[in-house]
Amino acid sequence: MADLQALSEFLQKGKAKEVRELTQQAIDEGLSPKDILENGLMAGMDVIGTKFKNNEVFVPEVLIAARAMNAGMEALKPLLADAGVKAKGTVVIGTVKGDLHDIGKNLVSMMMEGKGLQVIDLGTDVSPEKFVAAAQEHNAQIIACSALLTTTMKEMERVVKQVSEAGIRDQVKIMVGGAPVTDSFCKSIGADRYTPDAASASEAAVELCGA
Ligand code: B1M
Repeated sequence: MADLQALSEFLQKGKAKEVRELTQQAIDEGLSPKDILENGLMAGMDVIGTKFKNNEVFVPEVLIAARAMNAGMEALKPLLADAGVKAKGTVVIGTVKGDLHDIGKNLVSMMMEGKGLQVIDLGTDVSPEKFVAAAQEHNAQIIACSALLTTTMKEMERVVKQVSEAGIRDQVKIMVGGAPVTDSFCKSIGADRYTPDAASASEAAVELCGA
């Protein structure tokens, strides 16, 4: 009998092969994709997210846990679509224009996926126009901007302006983060939510999607 607790624990340890095998076993035994996702894979990612926030694990552990999560998701994704399991919401994420730092942004992206959100990752050096076009194309509830440079964080204000100019400000929440970004900066540019780390960003995103 597939053990979802064991699946969660393998994921926390970053054991991709075991996660893939146990996910497949659970599928073969007829467990629902939703159950496997929520009580196995997402449960494991939640533990990692909390430990990361509390400085009990660090970037490498999160990256290997995320890789293990992806291994399980490969088997599960087609079934989730068939079972009509919908993502809790859609987030368009990227590092702002002029900025090539993507390690933190990738962590945020992985944690959001681990929370059951659909994440459209636009990569780095993303212009305000590209954020807005992607949000419109994917009907996203959230645009999430990361910046690591004091010289590029001002691009976030341009994203807020571009969203307003496109007439979708009431449909899209704007999240900001990255080492130089603060809550007062977030408020000063009219963005909706600042979070200091990947785990709280993923929690805030679920909340903002109303899930
Ligand atoms: Co750059 N770099 N870098 N760099 N780099 C910093 C950021 C810097 C602080 C180093 C320093 O001088 N001490 C400094 C910025 C100074 C400033 O503006 N205040 C700096 C500089 C100056 C530069 C260049 C200009 C250097 C040069 O060429 N002269 C250049 C800029 C290039 C560009 O972007 N146009 C540059 C280049 C690079 C590399 C390419 C070499 C490399 C990036 C590789 C990559 O990302 N693929 C690099 C790196 C690695 C760093 C440091 C060492 C590490 C950054 C990192 O990945 N941290 C960094 C110094 C440092 O931080 N010690 C530095 C780990 C990561 C997990 O943390 O990204 O903060 P972080 O993400 C956190 C939170 O911030 C938060 O969650 C994550 C974890 O939970 N978070 C969000 C991030 N995004 C979020 C979004 C959210 C919410 C939370 O909501 C949407």
